Amino acid sequence: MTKSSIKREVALAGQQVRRKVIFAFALCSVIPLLLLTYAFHAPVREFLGPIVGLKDSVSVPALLAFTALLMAGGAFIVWDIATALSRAAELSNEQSPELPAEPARQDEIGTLMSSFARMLATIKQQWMSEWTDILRSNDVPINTYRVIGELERILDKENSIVTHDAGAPRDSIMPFYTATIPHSYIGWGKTTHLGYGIPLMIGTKLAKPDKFCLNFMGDGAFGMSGLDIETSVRAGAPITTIVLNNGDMATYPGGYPTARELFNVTKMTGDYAKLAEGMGAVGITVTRPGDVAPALRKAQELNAEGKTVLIDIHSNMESRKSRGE
Ligand SMILES: Cc1ncc(C[n+]2csc(CCOP(=O)(O)OP(=O)(O)O)c2C)c(N)n1
Ligand SMILES: [Mg+2]
Repeated sequence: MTKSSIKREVALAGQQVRRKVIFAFALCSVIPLLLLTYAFHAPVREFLGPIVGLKDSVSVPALLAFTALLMAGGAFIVWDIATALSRAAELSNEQSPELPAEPARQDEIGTLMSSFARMLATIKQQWMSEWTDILRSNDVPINTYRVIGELERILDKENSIVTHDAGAPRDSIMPFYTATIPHSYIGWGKTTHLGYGIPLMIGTKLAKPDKFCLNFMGDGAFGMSGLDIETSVRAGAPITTIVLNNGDMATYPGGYPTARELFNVTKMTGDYAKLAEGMGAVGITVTRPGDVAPALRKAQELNAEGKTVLIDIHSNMESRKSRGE
């Protein structure tokens, strides 16, 4: 079976499931109503009788039979949904035998749970297939997603805490960095002020000195609070900061047109590694994709020795975003 036909079948199964869930909910709302009617049938019959003349035609056994029919219908739908999900899981499995196949429980719930897990894994696999090459890009200037790919591959997630700054760094890292334990990733809003990442990580390091604390920021964000690298050194809170040095604001390609034309407002230059050195930290400049991973390992070592690190990565103006479409 081809990838696109599997995709279509899974999508169709999803649509059917949605319709059936809505129908099942509708049925479920009728059942309690009927049971209530049964409980209060005498007053209800009194009430209905004079209005519609049904006093003798609405019998309790008839109501019970109707309720039983509805319940049987509901049970059939649940069974049908489970079948649809199992089929989707089978399809996922055909395409991806490496996905988890054995349910943790051997009953219907286990089947449902593993079906969902496999559907999600398939969706993630399809999504990632569009991004894998980008996350391993060898482009120069270094692609933003290559840096994120290295973070994802190298960091010991259980012993790291990561945050991003505002702007494109946030939009790019959010979909791809996998937080494996609570409080290992501090995510916050795009519209929060630029420059929040360094102080955030200083506080984090003070609270969790044994963790590798990393801030992922743009050069524009560095302009807002870069001097806090000195605070990190002075406070004895050795963190690592990645500066995506793309010389511009990738978040606003073509933004601020008048100020851009008159004052070149979004452009910026700087040797951020040198600036970090001037503040007592260790500065590492990275211009080749293959040097990102070694720089990250070095930063981990240096942080463990108590030194604050800034990695100045000469990166691209990346405009692609994963929006879950
Ligand atoms: C204090 C502050 N000013 C302005 C903004 C609006 N803003 C959000 S992202 C951004 C540009 C960020 O540029 P940079 O840090 O270089 O990241 P890039 O988009 O280039 O990756 C701006 C101006 C903001 N969030 N906070
Ligand atoms: Mg920038």
